[in-house]
Formats: sequence, C-alpha cells, structure tokens
Amino acid sequence: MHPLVLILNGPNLNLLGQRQPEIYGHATLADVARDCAEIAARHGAQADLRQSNHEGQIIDWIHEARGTAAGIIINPGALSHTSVAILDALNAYDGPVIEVHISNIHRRESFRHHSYVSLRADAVIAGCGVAGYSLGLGHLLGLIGGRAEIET
Ligand code: CA2
Repeated sequence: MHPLVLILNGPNLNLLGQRQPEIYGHATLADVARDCAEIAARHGAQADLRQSNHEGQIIDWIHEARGTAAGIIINPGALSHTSVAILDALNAYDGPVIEVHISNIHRRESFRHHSYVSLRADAVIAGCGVAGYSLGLGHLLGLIGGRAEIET
C-alpha cells in the first residue's frame, strides 16, 4: 500500500496564481498538486492536495487523516493565525505535520507572525514560494521512511 500524504490548504488559496503574484507568485494550486503528486509517486507514495475556505472542512479532513494518512502538509492560510480548533485537531493526529507558508509571514504584518499550527508542526517552511510544498513533502517523505534527502 502506498503511504498517503494529505496536503491541506486553507482559505483563499484557491486564488493562487490569479491575484497578488508579487506575494504568492504565478503558480496555481493545480500546479502544486501536480508537482507534489509526481514527487510522491517517484517515492512510492501518494499525495492528495485539498483546499477549503471553511475551517470545519479542514478540521474534518484532519480527523479523516487519523488512520488513513501517513503525514500532513498544511498551509492553513489566515487560519494559522486564529484557529485553536485546527491546532486541537492536529494535536489529535499522530503522524508528522509540516506547516507551509508561501510568503515569509515574519516579514509581513505583525498579526501574521504567530501561528497556532506551529505549536504542533514538526517543521515550518515560510518564504520559499510554492517550492515550500515540495520541500515540505521531501522532508515528510524522509520522516515517514520513504526517503532521506530533501526534494528540491
Ligand atoms: O504565505 C502563506 O502561504 C499564507 O498562509 C497565505 C495566507 C495568509 O493569510 C497567511 O498569512 C500566509 C493567504 C492566502 C491567500 O492566498 C491568496 C493567493 C492569491 C491571491 C489572493 C490570496
């Protein structure tokens, strides 16, 4: 059975590649999904990228990951800075969790500097653009035993 990695994305990330390219770049979430699926397949794993604008849906997906996913990559979007509920859901999940932010949240407004999810994340990547997803996936695959090196 190929280990499954869930790649969860929060509010407004469906707009990736359509607005604010100076902050978020030109790639779309479909591009990210394709790249991650390729990387995962090369290492005998599966990547399933999902996006929702609804906090409860993201929490339901984290619950679903219990027992089905070997690891989670999550860009919670603005919910990073507000959602204790997503933190609680991740705390009920046993596998590795990697938090990804496309932008460098520490160089932006002060309200973006704190992330509740970081209290649970095994690693945090910020400011690498959408490459952060493949970097995070490479690291996660190493953690779950698929491979050791970081994917670039
Ligand atoms: O840098 C990141 O990945 C963020 O998680 C993105 C969130 C933001 O609230 C976080 O502070 C940092 C915003 C996602 C909105 O994405 C858009 C993409 C293109 C156009 C408009 C919004």
